[in-house]
Amino acid sequence: MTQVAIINLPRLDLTRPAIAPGILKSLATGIGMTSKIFDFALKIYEESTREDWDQYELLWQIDLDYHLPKALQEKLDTMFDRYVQEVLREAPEFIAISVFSHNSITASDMMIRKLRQKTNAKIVIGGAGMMNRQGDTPFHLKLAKEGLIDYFCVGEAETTFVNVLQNNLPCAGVNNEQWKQLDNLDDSPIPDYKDYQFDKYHHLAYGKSLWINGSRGCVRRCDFCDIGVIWKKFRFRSGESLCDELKQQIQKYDIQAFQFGDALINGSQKAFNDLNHNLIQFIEQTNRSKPVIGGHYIVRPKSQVIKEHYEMQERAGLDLVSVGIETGSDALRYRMNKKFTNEDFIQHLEYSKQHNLKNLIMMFAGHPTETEEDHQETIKLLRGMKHYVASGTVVSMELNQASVIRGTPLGDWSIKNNIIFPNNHWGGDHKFWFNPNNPGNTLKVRVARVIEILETAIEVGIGIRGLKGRLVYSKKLLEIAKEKKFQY
Ligand code: B12
Ligand code: SF4
Repeated sequence: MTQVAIINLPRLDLTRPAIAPGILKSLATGIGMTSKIFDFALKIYEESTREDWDQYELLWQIDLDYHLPKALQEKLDTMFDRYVQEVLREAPEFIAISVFSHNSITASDMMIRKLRQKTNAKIVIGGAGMMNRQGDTPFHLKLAKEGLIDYFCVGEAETTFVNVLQNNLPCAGVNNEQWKQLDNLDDSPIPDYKDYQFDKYHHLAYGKSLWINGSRGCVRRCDFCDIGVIWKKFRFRSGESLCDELKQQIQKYDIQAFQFGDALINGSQKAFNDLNHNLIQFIEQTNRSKPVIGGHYIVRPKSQVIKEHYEMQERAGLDLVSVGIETGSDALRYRMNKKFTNEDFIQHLEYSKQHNLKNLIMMFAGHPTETEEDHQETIKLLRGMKHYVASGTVVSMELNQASVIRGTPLGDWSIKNNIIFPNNHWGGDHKFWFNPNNPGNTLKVRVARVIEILETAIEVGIGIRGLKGRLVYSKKLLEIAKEKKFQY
């Protein structure tokens, strides 16, 4: 028997366990309630063949509007029915579901419908993916309207979840959108991961690893990004509180590597220095090898960069950073409001090389204002990177086509500039749009640019993350565009 069942569903990355369920568990424990995480995201992977799994991956990506063959849908349904039984055997009073992104909506919807038929336990949902629209209605409101859930919690669980569990209602953010943010992130509990099967996660090169969260929100406002819509204000944890979590998790689970889930690990240089300082102290005091650390990193203008910061990062264990350079065109990057140039990026690579920092570069092709000239600048930048690839400074690339997301600066710009969204299609990964003012930039051209960038990266020797999945996804996008006669 458990009082609170916490359900983790696809689509999630299975490198290491998701943070939010761990926080929900700690919050329940904090008020003396028993809880259990049901990690169905991992279980589905474990119980599927490679072929079935590839099909499920298409199903979860909602913009593909993909339907499984009948027999496979039945197989998945049977699997979900079994999972529902597993949860209900614990006779929970509350069932909490974390909707990680828009690509968690399909699995959440399936699970909630099955649960509602079989239990009167209070069903509560939350998470960044919950408010995505399906047609005109956000997912959480649709579920509430159909009576499928009892509570939706907007914003952070730290300000809502305990109030739901203790029936301290009404409460800001519970079944309303007037949510309050957690001002002091040090008040967030250390996530409790003990229900996860660590060894079954993929962890990659460094042995056992965990996500860790040092800040919420972002100091930047890149035009295409919805982080400013999701988190109201940038907040960060103290180096001391972060180090406490690192120490505890290392001791409890023998963790060798941590990946920061922050929008930017160095969003506040001051907070980042503070963390590095605390980590160095921890490494020196405990006489242990440094943990391997990774996270998203912002390139700063050359004039603001201090070499000593890189030295300090290296001593603290910073090993691999993901850097959103997006394009090789300075003009386009400025239009995106990214505020750094290729020259600044090269300076960052130079310091990275000197301090053994590996870089994963994140890019996307086909911003609504991207011209062929901009695209060729991207190709040129990549060709010039050979030297940094050979030195192991640039190790891999993550590449996409441009999305236009509702509520972002680019989304607002698109409305003002009469960008066409065929069938009002704003959903999923938001790839179906057409800019009549830049008519050369069709979906087909965007996919072709992705392929040219991939070819160049491969030629230069840059590893591509999730190459097969990306190609399958691009092919599907074009098929849908053709089938539905989107302007492609
Ligand atoms: C790390 C990360 C990833 C990682 C790993 C994710 C994983 N575990 O699988 C990677 C890089 C793989 C990734 C992938 C993707 N991601 Co991502 N990711 C993040 C990131 C940077 C941090 C997430 C995190 O752990 N935060 C810390 C935890 C504590 O926060 P949280 O999960 O939001 O949970 C809090 C609240 O939401 C709430 N909450 C959550 N669940 C519940 C449940 C209940 C019951 C309650 C009460 C509250 C509650 O309380 C929690 C604690 O405060 C966020 C951006 C950000 N900084 O938040 C984006 C983010 C979540 N990702 C996003 C997206 C879109 C994706 C992708 C779809 C991108 C893509 N197109 O492929 C994929 C989806 C995963 C997939 N495989 O398809 C979006 C989601 C936007 C949306 N509206 O849906 C975000 C917000 C980034 C953005 N664009 O702004 N992601
Ligand atoms: S793209 Fe990265 S740096 Fe820019 S606003 Fe989003 S999270 Fe911040």
